[in-house]
Amino acid sequence: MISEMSPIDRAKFVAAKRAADLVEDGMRVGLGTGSTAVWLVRCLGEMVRERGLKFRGVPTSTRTAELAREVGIEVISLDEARWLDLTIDGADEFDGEQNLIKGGGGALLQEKIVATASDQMVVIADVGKEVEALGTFPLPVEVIPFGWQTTQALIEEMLVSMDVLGRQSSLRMNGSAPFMTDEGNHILDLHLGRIGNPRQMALTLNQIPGIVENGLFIDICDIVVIGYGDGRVELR
Ligand code: ABF
Repeated sequence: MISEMSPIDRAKFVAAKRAADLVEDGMRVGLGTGSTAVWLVRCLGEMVRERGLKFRGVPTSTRTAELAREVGIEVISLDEARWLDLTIDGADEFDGEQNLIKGGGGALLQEKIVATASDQMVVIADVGKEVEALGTFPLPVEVIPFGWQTTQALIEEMLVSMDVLGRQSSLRMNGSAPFMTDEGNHILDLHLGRIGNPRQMALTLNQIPGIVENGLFIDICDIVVIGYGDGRVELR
């Protein structure tokens, strides 16, 4: 199977499979969202069915919850788990300090809550996600629908004083309608090009009232499992 995969799929698969081996019996595990996390959930499902692995999964989106149940993983809520031993999730970008941009899949809020409530957070990513500086990928920001255009204007005003290359933002669409998160919020994608100070950006964004959360994961990720198209895996 692995030899028939495209290089990008092979990279995602081998990263996910290596991270799945970190899951031990009895763990409460946060299950990420995105195409790399799909491989993770499928690998864990196989370990449950074929090796009798016993753990409980806390999904970070409804689509991950559906897939986890489908492959035989025992799914519980974050409040039932109270705290997690390990969260494994994808990312859109990671830098040399293991800071991340996440939220390309629109699940950043649950992902950040679950990752923060974990003893350890492991990112699984193909090597193409590695960047020298965060920001090439548009930074997702979750905003409540009320007054979202005013929130957008406040963000763009704030960006004037920040160390970024670009200051435009766009409302994420789902066809002809605005994209809605599992919580019924909108996503603004900030086209910043390069974020000079991600830590300051994350703190400053969350001071704007209409913002629920942003996709900068600062000091949250402990290990990045990097997959390569030739099947190699590297842990950092
Ligand atoms: C998810 O993983 C999102 O935060 C992020 O956008 C996505 C990466 O997607 P993929 O694994 O499909 O590249 O956690």
